[in-house]
Amino acid sequence: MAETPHAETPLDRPAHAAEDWTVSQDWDRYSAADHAMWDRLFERQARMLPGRVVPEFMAGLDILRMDQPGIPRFDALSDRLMQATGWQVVAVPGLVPDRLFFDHLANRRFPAGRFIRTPSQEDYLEEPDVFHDVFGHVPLLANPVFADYMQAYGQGGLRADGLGAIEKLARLYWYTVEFGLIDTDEGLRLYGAGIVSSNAESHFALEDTSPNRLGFDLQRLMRTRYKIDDFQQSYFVIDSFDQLLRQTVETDFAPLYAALAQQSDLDTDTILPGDRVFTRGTQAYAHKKMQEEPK
Ligand code: HBI
Ligand code: FE
Repeated sequence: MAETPHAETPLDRPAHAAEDWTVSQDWDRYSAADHAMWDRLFERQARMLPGRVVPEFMAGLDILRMDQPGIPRFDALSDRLMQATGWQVVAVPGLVPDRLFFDHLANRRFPAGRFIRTPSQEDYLEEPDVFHDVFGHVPLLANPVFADYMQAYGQGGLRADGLGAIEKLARLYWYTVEFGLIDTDEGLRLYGAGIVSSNAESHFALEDTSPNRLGFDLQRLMRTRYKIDDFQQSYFVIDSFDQLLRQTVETDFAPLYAALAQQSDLDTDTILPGDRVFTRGTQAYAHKKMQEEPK
């Protein structure tokens, strides 16, 4: 888990940011401690992810040559990504307004935070830092199908804004791009950036008996609330990136949003009779948390 997904209050554009909220990465201003933090996080995840993450993610690290020490330079990443799939990485100060975020994605630009977490934030932080954004999100942008899905999501976001449906569409991002699991011939694998950039959630999402793991269904998923400040109670499992892309480009979202407006939202731990259940979670983790700190 890593970030506040949906800005509730309007954000103010920092004075140093351009109209589209981009800033220069200022790579030379990272300290040795900043680079050491990246290296520590990188090594821990690069060690634990093989066999847990979708193979396309490891391929992306390789294509983008992300195993070099230190915080990557966004311009070097962009050169390689541009060749692979036509994407770029641009630096932003933190969360950007929804419309701008969608507009960047629709134009194949990924807005990445440039700051890195401090040691006290090592396992939890609210805003997306460079490790979450670059290690978590960028490798799969080297995959042509996933790259097209991210652009389609941005285009869908711009349309959803006009239909007053950003909240519903944001759930799609949350349960796929951030916290998605995928069913492969070798078993379930991780691909969501919020999971793969978190050591603890990588174990939890794949191996813990607590959370539900449910088959992906677009309408059902968009009814489901989510937690931004703790491990998820349910993860959704896609069959393939092709399925994700096809559903997103072939679905007419306007009637879907109209249908959703007539349906109640679902709690984060609900299992419906029609769900394809990979794991029926015990919810032991969430229940224990609730006793310790009732919400
Ligand atoms: N801004 N930098 C940044 N990163 C995000 O992931 C992000 C954002 N602004 C809005 C946003 N996400 C979400 O509200 C949308 O996915 C819905
Ligand atoms: Fe993210």
